[in-house]
Amino acid sequence: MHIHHLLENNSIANKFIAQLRDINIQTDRMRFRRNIERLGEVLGYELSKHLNYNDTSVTTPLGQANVPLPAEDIVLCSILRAGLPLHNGLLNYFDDAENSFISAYRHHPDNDEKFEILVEYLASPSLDNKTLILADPMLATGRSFVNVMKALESMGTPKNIHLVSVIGAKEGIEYMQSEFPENTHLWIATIDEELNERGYIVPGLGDAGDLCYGTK
Ligand code: U5P
Repeated sequence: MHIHHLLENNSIANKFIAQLRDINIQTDRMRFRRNIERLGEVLGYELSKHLNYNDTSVTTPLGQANVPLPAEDIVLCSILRAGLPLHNGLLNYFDDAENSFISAYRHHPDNDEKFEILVEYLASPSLDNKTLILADPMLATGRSFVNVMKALESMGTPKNIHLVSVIGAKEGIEYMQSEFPENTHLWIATIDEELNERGYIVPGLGDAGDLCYGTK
Protein backbone atom coordinates (compact mmCIF):
# COMPACT_ATOMS: atom_id res chain seq x y z
CA MET A 1 0.00 0.00 0.00
CA HIS A 2 1.34 3.44 -0.93
CA ILE A 3 0.75 6.03 1.80
CA HIS A 4 0.28 9.69 0.83
CA HIS A 5 0.36 11.78 4.00
CA LEU A 6 -1.00 15.31 3.52
CA LEU A 7 0.43 16.86 6.71
CA GLU A 8 3.98 16.01 5.58
CA ASN A 9 3.82 19.08 3.34
CA ASN A 10 2.34 21.94 5.35
CA SER A 11 -0.64 23.65 3.74
CA ILE A 12 -3.86 25.45 4.66
CA ALA A 13 -5.34 21.96 5.16
CA ASN A 14 -3.54 21.93 8.55
CA LYS A 15 -6.09 24.49 9.72
CA PHE A 16 -9.01 22.25 8.76
CA ILE A 17 -7.40 19.37 10.68
CA ALA A 18 -6.74 21.58 13.73
CA GLN A 19 -10.38 22.73 13.82
CA LEU A 20 -11.65 19.14 13.56
CA ARG A 21 -9.53 18.13 16.56
CA ASP A 22 -10.15 21.21 18.72
CA ILE A 23 -12.62 20.42 21.51
CA ASN A 24 -13.84 24.05 21.53
CA ILE A 25 -14.44 24.26 17.77
CA GLN A 26 -15.59 20.73 16.84
CA THR A 27 -18.95 21.27 18.63
CA ASP A 28 -20.00 23.44 15.69
CA ARG A 29 -21.39 20.56 13.62
CA MET A 30 -21.75 22.49 10.41
CA ARG A 31 -18.10 23.59 10.58
CA PHE A 32 -17.05 20.04 11.50
CA ARG A 33 -18.84 18.53 8.50
CA ARG A 34 -17.58 21.28 6.21
CA ASN A 35 -13.97 20.78 7.36
CA ILE A 36 -14.22 17.07 6.56
CA GLU A 37 -15.74 17.99 3.20
CA ARG A 38 -12.90 20.49 2.56
CA LEU A 39 -10.35 17.75 3.32
CA GLY A 40 -12.22 15.49 0.89
CA GLU A 41 -11.66 18.18 -1.74
CA VAL A 42 -7.96 18.58 -0.91
CA LEU A 43 -7.29 14.82 -0.75
CA GLY A 44 -9.29 14.33 -3.95
CA TYR A 45 -7.17 16.97 -5.68
CA GLU A 46 -3.95 15.26 -4.57
CA LEU A 47 -5.31 11.88 -5.66
CA SER A 48 -6.31 13.28 -9.05
CA LYS A 49 -2.60 13.81 -9.86
CA HIS A 50 -2.18 10.01 -9.82
CA LEU A 51 -4.96 9.15 -12.29
CA ASN A 52 -4.42 8.33 -15.97
CA TYR A 53 -5.24 11.10 -18.43
CA ASN A 54 -6.19 11.16 -22.12
CA ASP A 55 -5.42 14.09 -24.40
CA THR A 56 -8.71 15.77 -25.21
CA SER A 57 -9.49 18.66 -27.51
CA VAL A 58 -11.99 21.27 -26.38
CA THR A 59 -13.63 23.75 -28.75
CA THR A 60 -13.50 27.32 -27.45
CA PRO A 61 -15.18 30.29 -29.19
CA LEU A 62 -11.77 31.06 -30.72
CA GLY A 63 -10.26 27.69 -31.53
CA GLN A 64 -9.16 24.34 -30.11
CA ALA A 65 -7.55 23.84 -26.70
CA ASN A 66 -5.86 20.63 -25.65
CA VAL A 67 -6.78 19.50 -22.13
CA PRO A 68 -5.74 16.10 -20.78
CA LEU A 69 -8.77 14.69 -18.92
CA PRO A 70 -9.03 11.80 -16.43
CA ALA A 71 -9.47 8.54 -18.31
CA GLU A 72 -10.69 6.37 -15.43
CA ASP A 73 -14.24 5.37 -14.51
CA ILE A 74 -14.48 6.43 -10.89
CA VAL A 75 -16.80 4.99 -8.27
CA LEU A 76 -16.92 6.90 -4.98
CA CYS A 77 -17.90 4.71 -2.07
CA SER A 78 -18.40 6.05 1.43
CA ILE A 79 -18.84 4.25 4.70
CA LEU A 80 -21.93 5.50 6.57
CA ARG A 81 -22.31 7.65 8.63
CA ALA A 82 -19.08 9.60 8.99
CA GLY A 83 -18.01 9.00 5.40
CA LEU A 84 -20.80 11.21 4.03
CA PRO A 85 -19.14 14.65 4.33
CA LEU A 86 -15.89 13.18 2.94
CA HIS A 87 -17.92 11.71 0.08
CA ASN A 88 -19.46 15.12 -0.64
CA GLY A 89 -16.01 16.73 -0.78
CA LEU A 90 -14.72 14.11 -3.22
CA LEU A 91 -17.89 14.39 -5.29
CA ASN A 92 -17.42 18.18 -5.55
CA TYR A 93 -14.31 17.43 -7.63
CA PHE A 94 -15.12 14.04 -9.22
CA ASP A 95 -18.56 15.33 -10.12
CA ASP A 96 -19.39 12.69 -12.73
CA ALA A 97 -18.33 9.70 -10.61
CA GLU A 98 -20.67 6.82 -9.90
CA ASN A 99 -21.60 6.43 -6.24
CA SER A 100 -21.78 3.61 -3.80
CA PHE A 101 -22.84 3.54 -0.13
CA ILE A 102 -22.11 0.95 2.51
CA SER A 103 -22.81 0.81 6.22
CA ALA A 104 -20.37 -0.41 8.86
CA TYR A 105 -20.73 -0.10 12.59
CA ARG A 106 -19.12 -1.39 15.73
CA HIS A 107 -21.19 -3.94 17.64
CA HIS A 108 -20.18 -4.77 21.23
CA PRO A 109 -21.76 -8.24 21.81
CA ASP A 110 -20.68 -8.52 25.48
CA ASN A 111 -21.06 -4.81 26.27
CA ASP A 112 -17.33 -4.53 26.89
CA GLU A 113 -14.53 -3.05 24.81
CA LYS A 114 -14.46 -6.01 22.39
CA PHE A 115 -16.31 -5.27 19.18
CA GLU A 116 -17.02 -6.68 15.74
CA ILE A 117 -17.70 -4.70 12.57
CA LEU A 118 -21.10 -5.31 11.03
CA VAL A 119 -21.95 -4.43 7.43
CA GLU A 120 -25.68 -4.28 6.76
CA TYR A 121 -26.39 -2.01 3.82
CA LEU A 122 -24.78 -1.88 0.38
CA ALA A 123 -25.94 0.04 -2.68
CA SER A 124 -23.36 0.02 -5.46
CA PRO A 125 -22.87 -0.13 -9.23
CA SER A 126 -20.48 -2.76 -10.65
CA LEU A 127 -16.87 -2.13 -9.66
CA ASP A 128 -15.36 -4.24 -12.47
CA ASN A 129 -12.38 -2.43 -14.03
CA LYS A 130 -13.32 0.81 -12.28
CA THR A 131 -11.27 3.09 -10.05
CA LEU A 132 -12.68 2.71 -6.57
CA ILE A 133 -12.28 5.59 -4.12
CA LEU A 134 -13.32 4.39 -0.66
CA ALA A 135 -13.83 7.06 2.01
CA ASP A 136 -14.01 6.97 5.81
CA PRO A 137 -12.64 9.90 7.85
CA MET A 138 -11.26 7.75 10.70
CA LEU A 139 -8.92 4.79 10.21
CA ALA A 140 -8.55 3.35 13.72
CA THR A 141 -8.06 -0.43 13.80
CA GLY A 142 -8.51 -0.52 10.01
CA ARG A 143 -11.16 -3.20 10.36
CA SER A 144 -13.95 -1.09 8.83
CA PHE A 145 -11.95 -0.51 5.63
CA VAL A 146 -10.99 -4.19 5.45
CA ASN A 147 -14.49 -5.58 6.15
CA VAL A 148 -16.11 -3.11 3.77
CA MET A 149 -13.66 -4.08 1.02
CA LYS A 150 -14.58 -7.76 1.56
CA ALA A 151 -18.29 -6.90 1.32
CA LEU A 152 -17.62 -4.97 -1.91
CA GLU A 153 -16.07 -8.07 -3.56
CA SER A 154 -19.57 -9.13 -4.63
CA MET A 155 -19.70 -6.01 -6.86
CA GLY A 156 -16.70 -7.00 -9.02
CA THR A 157 -12.97 -6.28 -9.11
CA PRO A 158 -11.79 -2.68 -9.38
CA LYS A 159 -8.71 -1.91 -11.46
CA ASN A 160 -7.44 0.68 -8.97
CA ILE A 161 -8.17 1.22 -5.29
CA HIS A 162 -7.72 4.57 -3.49
CA LEU A 163 -8.58 4.81 0.21
CA VAL A 164 -9.27 8.29 1.59
CA SER A 165 -9.22 9.14 5.28
CA VAL A 166 -8.60 12.12 7.55
CA ILE A 167 -6.97 10.69 10.70
CA GLY A 168 -5.31 7.28 10.85
CA ALA A 169 -3.66 5.31 13.65
CA LYS A 170 -0.28 3.70 12.94
CA GLU A 171 -1.49 0.28 14.13
CA GLY A 172 -4.51 0.29 11.80
CA ILE A 173 -2.44 1.37 8.82
CA GLU A 174 0.04 -1.46 9.49
CA TYR A 175 -2.82 -3.98 9.62
CA MET A 176 -4.20 -2.66 6.34
CA GLN A 177 -0.79 -3.01 4.65
CA SER A 178 -1.18 -6.79 4.99
CA GLU A 179 -4.84 -6.88 3.87
CA PHE A 180 -4.92 -4.66 0.78
CA PRO A 181 -3.15 -5.32 -2.54
CA GLU A 182 0.25 -3.64 -2.87
CA ASN A 183 -0.94 -1.22 -5.54
CA THR A 184 -3.58 0.29 -3.20
CA HIS A 185 -3.13 4.02 -2.43
CA LEU A 186 -4.01 5.50 0.95
CA TRP A 187 -4.63 9.27 0.96
CA ILE A 188 -4.63 10.45 4.54
CA ALA A 189 -4.48 13.91 6.13
CA THR A 190 -2.65 12.98 9.33
CA ILE A 191 -1.41 9.94 11.30
CA ASP A 192 -1.58 9.50 15.10
CA GLU A 193 0.53 7.18 17.24
CA GLU A 194 -2.02 5.50 19.47
CA LEU A 195 -5.30 3.65 19.85
CA ASN A 196 -6.93 3.35 23.27
CA GLU A 197 -8.45 0.13 24.68
CA ARG A 198 -11.81 0.95 23.03
CA GLY A 199 -10.19 1.34 19.60
CA TYR A 200 -10.36 5.15 19.57
CA ILE A 201 -7.56 7.17 18.03
CA VAL A 202 -5.45 9.15 20.54
CA PRO A 203 -5.27 12.15 20.35
CA GLY A 204 -7.63 11.79 17.35
CA LEU A 205 -10.78 13.87 17.53
CA GLY A 206 -13.42 11.66 19.16
CA ASP A 207 -16.34 9.97 17.39
CA ALA A 208 -16.56 11.41 13.89
CA GLY A 209 -20.11 10.13 13.22
CA ASP A 210 -21.46 11.73 16.41
CA LEU A 211 -19.62 15.01 15.76
CA CYS A 212 -21.12 15.16 12.26
CA TYR A 213 -24.68 14.10 13.06
CA GLY A 214 -25.22 13.97 16.84
CA THR A 215 -25.16 11.08 19.29
CA LYS A 216 -27.06 7.84 18.62
N1 U5P B 1 -14.13 5.94 14.82
C1 U5P B 1 -14.21 7.26 15.23
N2 U5P B 1 -13.21 7.77 16.03
C2 U5P B 1 -12.13 7.04 16.44
C3 U5P B 1 -12.07 5.70 16.01
C4 U5P B 1 -13.07 5.19 15.22
O1 U5P B 1 -15.13 7.99 14.88
O2 U5P B 1 -11.25 7.57 17.15
C5 U5P B 1 -15.18 5.34 13.97
C6 U5P B 1 -15.30 5.99 12.62
O3 U5P B 1 -16.66 6.32 12.42
C7 U5P B 1 -14.90 4.97 11.61
C8 U5P B 1 -14.66 3.70 12.36
O4 U5P B 1 -15.93 4.73 10.69
O5 U5P B 1 -14.88 3.98 13.74
C9 U5P B 1 -13.26 3.23 12.06
O6 U5P B 1 -12.81 2.34 12.98
P1 U5P B 1 -11.93 1.07 12.61
O7 U5P B 1 -12.80 0.09 11.94
O8 U5P B 1 -10.80 1.55 11.71
O9 U5P B 1 -11.43 0.61 13.92
